[in-house]
Amino acid sequence: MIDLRSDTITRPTPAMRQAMADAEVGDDVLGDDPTVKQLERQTARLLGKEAAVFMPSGTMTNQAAIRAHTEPGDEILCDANAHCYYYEAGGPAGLSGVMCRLLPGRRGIFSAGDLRAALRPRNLHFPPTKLVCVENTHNRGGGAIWPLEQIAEVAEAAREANLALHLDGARLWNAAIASGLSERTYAKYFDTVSVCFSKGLGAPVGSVLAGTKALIDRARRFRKMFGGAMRQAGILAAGALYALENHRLRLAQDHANARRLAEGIAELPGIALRPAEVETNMVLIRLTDRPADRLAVELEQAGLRMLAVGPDTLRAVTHLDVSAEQIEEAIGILHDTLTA
Ligand code: TLP
Repeated sequence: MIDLRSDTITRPTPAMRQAMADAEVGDDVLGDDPTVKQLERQTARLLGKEAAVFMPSGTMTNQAAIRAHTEPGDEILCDANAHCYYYEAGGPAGLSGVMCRLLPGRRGIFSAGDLRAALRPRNLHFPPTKLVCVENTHNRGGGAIWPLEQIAEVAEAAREANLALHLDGARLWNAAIASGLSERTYAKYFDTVSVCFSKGLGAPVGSVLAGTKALIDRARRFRKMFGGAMRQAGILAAGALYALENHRLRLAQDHANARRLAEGIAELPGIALRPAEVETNMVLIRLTDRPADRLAVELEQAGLRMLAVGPDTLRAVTHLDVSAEQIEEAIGILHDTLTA
């Protein structure tokens, strides 16, 4: 089975498992786990931030960040397809009691003009707007990378309005490798940045939220409140550290595989797809003549897994556990299924 449902499906390599088995651990809730501390320090440094906190998931780092930036009754702004709004189980409403105002991004990328158009004056009729969330790369935007200039413009508009900025950088590693800009270059526009180790980097568990010491201290309290403070979590942090050191540069291979997949299937009947839009490790495949969930079942029967992410859209994600040869096989399976 070739599994392209997500880059979250990777399993730890033998070397990563060894690093996890060898990790020095302690009770992290009591501040005693040296490996968790090392991961937090190293990630903060990499992102150019003062402090960082390790959490079990990207959902938790996003939601703890939203909670840290807001109070119930506030409003946050994000793209209509942002993961923190679209895929996090109602977290902003359930955990922070905030309203989400949705911006009409293109492939998840909105402009300073979109942001300014959504701002209202401070007035007792309106919820106080506190936070702007940006996602880079953008998941439902098909792995699209934010142009740095556009981030700078959005950040300027947010600052003018006295709003904080959070970056969902679950796949910031992919943006950095593909653009040649460092993670820190992107991160400098944001008050908080969330990064994941369990997606492209291939660790089994874990995300980090980085930012100022004051914000991270506050997020640490919400991590505890949300049930995400873990004890001997150094075992997990060791997997993340291994991933950071060994799996970042290889993301270029995932990007090449995604582009090859897109090019190999773009001309097949029933598919609408522009390979030039494949910037990182995701391919959104729009179907013109059948429902996505039905094709997903047919493909699975032929040995290829992809995710239906809309009525007419399948998503393929390349990752550590899929080779260039398997991409050629995947192209063959799609060809046979669509031309049968
Ligand atoms: N994305 C998952 C699913 O939840 C859709 C996937 O398969 O792509 N931010 C972004 C941009 C993400 O893509 C994800 C996971 C998260 C946050 C949440 O991370 P986890 O799954 O660790 O809670």
